[in-house]
Amino acid sequence: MATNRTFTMIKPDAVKAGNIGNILQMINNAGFRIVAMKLTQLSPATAGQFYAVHKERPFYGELVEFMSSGPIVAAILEKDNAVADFRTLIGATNPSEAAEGTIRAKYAKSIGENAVHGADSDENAAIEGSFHFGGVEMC
Ligand code: FUP
Repeated sequence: MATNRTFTMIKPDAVKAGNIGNILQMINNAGFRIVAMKLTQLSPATAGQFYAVHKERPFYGELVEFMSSGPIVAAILEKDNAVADFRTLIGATNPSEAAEGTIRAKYAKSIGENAVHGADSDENAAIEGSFHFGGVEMC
């Protein structure tokens, strides 16, 4: 059964471009409740740990460098069917394939600098959420 929480990051490209507010508004308008949220910057080591699942992929080095290149907003979001509904809201990984009106179609620059992260399963949402937040940081 789908749990009701997902994990997201507004990535360095979108933070630098001044799109935190626009993206949070889209998240809010889509009916997600913010359970936890912070502005933070990943070190290369923590970005590498977060994306360890992609370690063998050719883009891993660039991904780690990009994700540690500036501040991000990390958040846990709540809504019925949160993981799947959030993936729909953000659109395809490659913005040129992202459906019109999705966050990535509007704000992503490229497949690498793609504005937002969304957990891809309930299990990963829980792992990623607890990677960034302790229990006392959640409302
Ligand atoms: P997604 O779940 O949509 O974020 O996409 P993936 O888990 O497949 O990829 C994770 C991140 O790796 C993407 F957000 C961006 C980066 N990536 C690339 O830089 N190049 C690729 O070809 C695929 C992914």
